[in-house]
Amino acid sequence: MKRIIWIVAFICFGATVYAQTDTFSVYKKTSVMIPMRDGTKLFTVILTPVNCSHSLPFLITRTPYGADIPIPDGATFNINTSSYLSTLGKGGYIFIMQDIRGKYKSEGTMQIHKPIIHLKQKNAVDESTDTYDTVDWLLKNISNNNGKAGIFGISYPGWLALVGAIDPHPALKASSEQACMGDLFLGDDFHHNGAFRLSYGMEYTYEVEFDKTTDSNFPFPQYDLFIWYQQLGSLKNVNDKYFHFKVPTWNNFIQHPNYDSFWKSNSPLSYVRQPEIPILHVGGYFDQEDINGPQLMYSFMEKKDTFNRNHIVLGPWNHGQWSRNKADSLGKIAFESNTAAWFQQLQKKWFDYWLKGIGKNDFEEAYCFQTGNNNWKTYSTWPPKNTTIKKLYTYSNNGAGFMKPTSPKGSVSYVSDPAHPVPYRTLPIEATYGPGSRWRTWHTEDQRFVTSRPDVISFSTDTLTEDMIVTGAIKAHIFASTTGTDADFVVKLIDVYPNFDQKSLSMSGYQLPVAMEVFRGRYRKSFDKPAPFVPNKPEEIVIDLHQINHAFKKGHRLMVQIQSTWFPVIDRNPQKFIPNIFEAKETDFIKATQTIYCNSNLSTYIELPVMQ
Ligand code: PG9
Repeated sequence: MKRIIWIVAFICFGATVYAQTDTFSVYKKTSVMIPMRDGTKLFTVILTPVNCSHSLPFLITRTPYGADIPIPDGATFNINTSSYLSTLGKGGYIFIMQDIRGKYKSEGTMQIHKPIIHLKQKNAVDESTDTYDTVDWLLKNISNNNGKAGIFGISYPGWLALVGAIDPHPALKASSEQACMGDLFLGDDFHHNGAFRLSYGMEYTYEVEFDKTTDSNFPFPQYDLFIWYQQLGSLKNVNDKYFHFKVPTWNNFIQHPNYDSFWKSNSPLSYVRQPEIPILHVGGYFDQEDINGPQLMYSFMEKKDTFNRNHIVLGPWNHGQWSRNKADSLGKIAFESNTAAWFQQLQKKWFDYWLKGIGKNDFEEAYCFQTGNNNWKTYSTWPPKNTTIKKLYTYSNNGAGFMKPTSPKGSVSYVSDPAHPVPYRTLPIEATYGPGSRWRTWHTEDQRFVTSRPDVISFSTDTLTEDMIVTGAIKAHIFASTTGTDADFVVKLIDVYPNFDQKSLSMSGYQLPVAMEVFRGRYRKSFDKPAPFVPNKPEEIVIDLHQINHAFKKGHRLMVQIQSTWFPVIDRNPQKFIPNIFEAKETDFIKATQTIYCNSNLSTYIELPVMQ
């Protein structure tokens, strides 16, 4: 995600216009090295409002992406360029930004997503103990504090806000994890349902682990990387040609191709407990990096939330979009209001209440934007209970509908060829965080660019005669066979706009993917024990397509799309079962015919929670 929050704020440092006493725009920077319990010192930036006479709480962000800002200690700057900071900062907070151990100016070593171990291993240190020690030091050493602290952050810093709230310091009163990564094998940055996220996994691990003192950009020799990744061939070439075993997390990918104890103990599902302090989970329906984390952690913690401390916000956002000054659209999809400003007010209310006692504890359980209708909704349970599960069936004539097929025969087949994979977005595929990258909008991209490919099959309903509101978890049940012995299945639920969209003519015919996900077929029975397919034997594959809140409008159609490659965001499945895909040989990659069954015995469908 890189450093989106702070960088914008420091463009206009040096302003010396002092604010009135009760609204603060001018902040002063100091930096310190804070000692942790094992003696490791962490580089920490402290931003305090100038001319503040009353005590204030700390609001902490911890990051692997570089906490420092480009102004000298003692200098002042104006926070108004970043609404994310200034919405909170105007009322006065002591902002703390810290490099986690092993990154940038902090001492120690970093391991990506290191599990929280101190609860089981006496004297061990982890990101939870480092948060604790930081809060403790700040309370004792920074004057004018009110004895309370909060923690928030997006993405990796979001995960740090999640784990900082485990076994918290008594002064840590509230957290907001935003787009935290959840289980890195089942979902989020590195794998989705066991399918490896090639372009992200390779570029991110190189960025973070190649050089501890900075973020490194992989030196690609070209701008459009689709062919570069194709020519890369087998994943084993990454080490042989480029990484030379120097990137630890890449080596972990190779050594742990299945959901083994490494991934399980790394997963927050193995160490996150009940909400110990109030926690606000924040996620985006179109998050290209961590779509799963906030939904997963909210649901997981909700089961143990006896004190009503667990809350969620889901918006129509890509990764971290709510922190921008403006979020009224994503790609070509308009939201008709500035959803970021709306969220930032809620975030202010959250921390103002828990850290300053301002306002009331009248937080809703869930705030979930409804795409299609473009308005905010609140719910007392999430997902809401007043929905009915309707099954959207696929038909062998490429139709779709809510009636189960009646014929015992019926299927649709396509040939999937790893040598000619389906692009996951329109070319060029720019480096993920490189210049001109369209990585941030691909989740809303019009799917017409692949709909006519012979290796992508689509099933469409008739035109809706009234609005249909789908709110909650979407699940696909795919009945499929392959002529190979391994296969990936990508499933999309698409909102097809009318042939003439009267609201916005340029959106006519648009195919908006409101939910989509990939599943590596070898894990259909178990994520820890991959199993080959028996060629041509149909099997059921259940795919979690995450939670949505979407109004399919009258005049639109619903479409289900299925394909078996999604490149290069997902590596190519050889389609021949081999124990470790990271060690595949070129000859292991074979063409296969995939068949999707749409009949009365084997009925492929998507479960939709439809609002009553
Ligand atoms: N999505 C990024 C990430 C988090 C955790 C692991 C790997 C990547 C991030 O933006 O921080």
